[in-house]
Amino acid sequence: MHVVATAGHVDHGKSTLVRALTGMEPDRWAEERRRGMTIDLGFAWTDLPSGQTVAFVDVPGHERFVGNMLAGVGPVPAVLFVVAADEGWMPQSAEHLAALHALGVAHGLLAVTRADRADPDPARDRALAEIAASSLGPVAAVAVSGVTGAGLDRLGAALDRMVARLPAPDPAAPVRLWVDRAFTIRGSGTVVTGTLPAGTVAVGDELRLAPGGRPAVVRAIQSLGRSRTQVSGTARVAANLRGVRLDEVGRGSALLSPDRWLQTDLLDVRLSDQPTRLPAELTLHLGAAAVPARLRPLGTDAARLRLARPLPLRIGDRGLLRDPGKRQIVAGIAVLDVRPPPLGRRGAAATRATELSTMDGVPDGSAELRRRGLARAGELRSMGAEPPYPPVVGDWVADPGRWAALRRALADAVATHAAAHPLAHGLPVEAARRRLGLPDPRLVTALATAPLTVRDGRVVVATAAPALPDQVREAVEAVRRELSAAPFAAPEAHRLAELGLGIRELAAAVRAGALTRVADGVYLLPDAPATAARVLATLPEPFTLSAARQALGTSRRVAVPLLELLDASGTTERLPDSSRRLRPAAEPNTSS
Ligand SMILES: Nc1nc2c(ncn2[C@@H]2O[C@H](COP(=O)(O)OP(=O)(O)OP(=O)(O)O)[C@@H](O)[C@H]2O)c(=O)[nH]1
Ligand SMILES: [Mg+2]
Repeated sequence: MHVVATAGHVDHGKSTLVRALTGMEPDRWAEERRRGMTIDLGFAWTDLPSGQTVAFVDVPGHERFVGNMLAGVGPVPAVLFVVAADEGWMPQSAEHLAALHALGVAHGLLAVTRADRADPDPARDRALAEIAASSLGPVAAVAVSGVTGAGLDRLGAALDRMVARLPAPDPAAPVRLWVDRAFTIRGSGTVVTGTLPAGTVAVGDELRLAPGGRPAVVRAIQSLGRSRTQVSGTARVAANLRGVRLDEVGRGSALLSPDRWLQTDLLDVRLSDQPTRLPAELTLHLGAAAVPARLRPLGTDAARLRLARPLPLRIGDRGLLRDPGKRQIVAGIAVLDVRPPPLGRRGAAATRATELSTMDGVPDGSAELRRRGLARAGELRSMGAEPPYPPVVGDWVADPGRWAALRRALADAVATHAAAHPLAHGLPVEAARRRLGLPDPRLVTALATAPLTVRDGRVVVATAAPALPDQVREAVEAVRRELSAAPFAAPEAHRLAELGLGIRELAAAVRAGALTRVADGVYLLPDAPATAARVLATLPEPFTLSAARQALGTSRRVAVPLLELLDASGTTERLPDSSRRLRPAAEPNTSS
């Protein structure tokens, strides 16, 4: 199924055209029929000549109802733009187009209606020029009459060509169903409807209701008037909910996949097409929601919005800001950050403005992690960004640069503490957590790799290296220095011999926690397997031995036993064709 919204000035024939195409009545209310004017959203559907089903969300054209129009087009990927031949381009033609442009709607078709009343060419030429300059770009145009039926066949064929070009949404995507209507059915309880842009809703699903987050169980689903057990986007969906009263939902609420969305009332956005002076009090329209927002400019084309109530948002979401007083669209927005940093410190706003100027609204896990240093994998996913590395511990992922710096900071903190408290046995984990400003004590444990370790709740220097004879210790230190520059270039036999490191000496170094043995004659730093796992996580999966070897920058002599070690520890998995992939991140071994 495809979902297409109408757009265009009041009385230009949108509802008449939908009626002619579908044989259904989009104006649902008696008042609408009495006044001959659409007030609220209407819904109708039909099969196109190709057999494709298209559902229309018919919007009102009158300027008083632009809010309703925006709730209808918010989640819809394509538009049937209507201009009347006898009136031509009008104020709400322009306003609706500005809204579609702000939302980034990229697929459209122009119908020049009332072509039985006037030559359609002038209206068509003007509309095509306006539309071509918007996010819709060049579109096809068809002259029609909703009254005589002239041109309807060609319009059907043009709709077919348009929907054939629409990208196929991911049925596995997290669900966000913006509610555009909510009502009760006697005996069934609360029903909500909306346009599902992607993902799948099934009977029995326990979704979350936003704002808030209370569970809502899907008791039954209808789509286009028929009962269904599940529906995937793009689709019109009516869901009968258990656990939700009618006064708890309404237009602008949303049904969400659990744990996949962040609700936020504070966000940073990129502004488009904004005037030089923006009012501070605005309304944010996004999805089917309309929420009062306070705006604080950050640089020339970015701003921070504080919303009157939280919305489930992701990086890259598009919306628009309207001035509720003047009733006009003032800017489009693209969400850049849904968990922005506080701006308390002096100069923080200027720094943030510079940072925002480099962001493009495309979710990027590495960039998010670089900015944050540490983040929960689930939170990154909820922002729309895939975590670029497996967790360091629990659900925490770390930017490699930040993680290395934290490791150095921990070593320094332990050394400083030891100098100040010569008799104390190591730095308490909680003190280390506070010193490093970490959100979770497990991160301290994960950072405490050789020569550090955690013993009895304290970070201590674990090397038994002092137990090594001086000569051996110096030789081992030389190997460790070389390995910290090239972590997978295990010293060759001749180098070990040159340093006087025989089997016995190397075994002592392993016992002391200074080296790890990967295979006969192959020694690396103790954290080499963990480092290797993080490098391998950047490869497309499954990867071959040779791809792994190249990524690690090492030889087969090292790569073969190292991968076997990773297989054995459950970090990687060897597939029947001998390629490998990382196993889904389990709770990592915190003692490593
Ligand atoms: N002659 C002629 N009249 C039309 C045509 N299309 C619509 N009309 C008339 O124009 C008037 C408005 O049509 P609607 O379909 O209600 O217009 P609309 O765009 O849905 O209006 P709103 O929903 O209020 O924005 C009605 O009186 C229709 O009968 C057409 O192709 N030819
Ligand atoms: Mg109408």
